[in-house]
Parts: sequence; structure tokens; C-alpha cells
Amino acid sequence: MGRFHRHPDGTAHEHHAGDHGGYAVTGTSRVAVLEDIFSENDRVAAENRARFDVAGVRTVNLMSSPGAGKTSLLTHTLARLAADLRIGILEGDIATSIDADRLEGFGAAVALVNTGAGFGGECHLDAVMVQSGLHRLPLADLDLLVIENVGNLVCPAEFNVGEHAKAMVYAVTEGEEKPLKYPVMFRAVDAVVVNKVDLLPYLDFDLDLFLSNLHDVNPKATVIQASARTGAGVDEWCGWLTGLFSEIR
Ligand SMILES: Nc1nc2c(ncn2[C@@H]2O[C@H](COP(=O)(O)OP(=O)(O)O)[C@@H](O)[C@H]2O)c(=O)[nH]1
Ligand SMILES: [Mg+2]
Repeated sequence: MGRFHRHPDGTAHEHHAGDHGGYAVTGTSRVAVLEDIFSENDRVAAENRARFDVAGVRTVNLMSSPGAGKTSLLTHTLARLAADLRIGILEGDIATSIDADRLEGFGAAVALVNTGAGFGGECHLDAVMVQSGLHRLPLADLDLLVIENVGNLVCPAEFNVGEHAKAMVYAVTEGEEKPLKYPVMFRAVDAVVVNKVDLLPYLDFDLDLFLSNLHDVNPKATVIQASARTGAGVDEWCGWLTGLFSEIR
């Protein structure tokens, strides 16, 4: 999906020869197929949202590159919040239950969706995949559902799954320029957790330049500096999560 981009009106972006590899012959039909895929996704996303709202559960779609620290941050999150909030995790991974297993034992309900059945493994969760995992969660008994998306900076941003908010984890090891190179993702999110700040003394990462690049593509996002190694910033992140309960989006 990453070669194609949605416009705000829901249509897919038409490509021209030389643009992303030039599907000159099949371009028009590919765009039509993509528009169908996106409209089917949005229909199911609306169904998911209705289920979340009926159940009274606030839902966050958590995205990042592979290895930025989503699961690590979630273990801290559960350790802080699971005593006071009834939390569910929908864990999306291409293969294995490794991350889902890491999130067991904190008192949260964890459901795994493996996307490996697709074309080499789907690179994102779409609304249908999320829907397929919901029956394994006690939605009516939850306050907060966090969907840990498949690690990828492109595709997950293009699929709404019915969530109330989108957040991403970004590791300081990923470079300063990624907001400019992957603007669809950085623009889509309501919050960015800048993770692994414990590593800053060992890197030549220019934090101010990164923050300025992020601000250029998304001036509205809440930015939280954190370390899932030391626990720094985790309280602020948990505050953002619990703040979702007082916001009507
Ligand atoms: N130094 C450091 N390592 C981290 C931090 N957060 C995650 N990691 C490590 O980064 C790797 C990937 O983390 P993981 O939570 O699996 O990332 P995910 O793929 O986004 O779920 C693991 O080896 C973690 O221990 C952090 O804040 N600081
Ligand atoms: Mg993970």
C-alpha cells in the first residue's frame, strides 16, 4: 500500500510514469481497486468505532517503525495504569506471539492478531483485521484499548481502524529527517513519544532538529520525550492516555 497515498477526500493518489516506478498501464485500475479497499476499510472502521463507543472503551492506535519501543513502552504503561484502568491490548504482528507474551501478567486482556497470512505478511493492521481480533477481548469490561500496530512507518498511517486517537513511538536512533520523509505517518498522529532518550549521550542525534522537522509536518502533535529503559516520560505518556477520557474527539 505504501506506493499509494490517500487524499483527504478518500480517493487514492494517481501515479504518473516515473512517479514511484510508473504503473503506466495498470495505474487507473489499481487506483480503482485501492479506492474500493479504502472505502471498505472505512466502513468496517466505522463499525469498530460504534462497538468501542457502545462498550465505552477509548481506543488508541499505536504505531512506529519496528523496534522503536512500542511493546517496551506498553509494559511500563500496564505496570502504571492496569491497577486503576481496565486495559486491553490488541497486539498486531506479522508472526509470533513474542510481544503479546511480553504483555501478559500485568492484568490486561491481550489478544494477538498475526498478519502473516497475507502477501508476505501484511505490513499494517486494517479495520477488518482489528475487527477479527475484537471478539477475543472483553470490550464491555474495558476502559482503554491500545492497538499495537505492525512495525512500519508507512502503511499503518493510511488505515483508520476505528480508533479515537493515533500515537506513535519514535526512537532517537532513527534519525532527524524521518518526519520529512514519512510525512503521512507523522501528520496522522495526535501524539509522538520520542523514545530511547537514555541513548542521547551516545548518539549524534540532533533532538532540536528532529523536533523542528516534526513541528514542520505536524505542529499540533503532543510530543513526549521518554525512555522505556529508564521509565523517564512514562508518567507523561500515561497522562496523555488518561486525558483521552476527558476529550471528545
Ligand atoms: N536503550 C533503550 N532501548 C529501548 C528503549 N525502548 C525499547 N528499547 C529496546 O529496543 C528494542 C525494541 O523494543 P520493542 O519494545 O520490542 O519495540 P517495538 O518493535 O516497537 O515493539 C528492545 O531491545 C528494547 O529493549 C529505550 O527507551 N531505551
Ligand atoms: Mg512490539
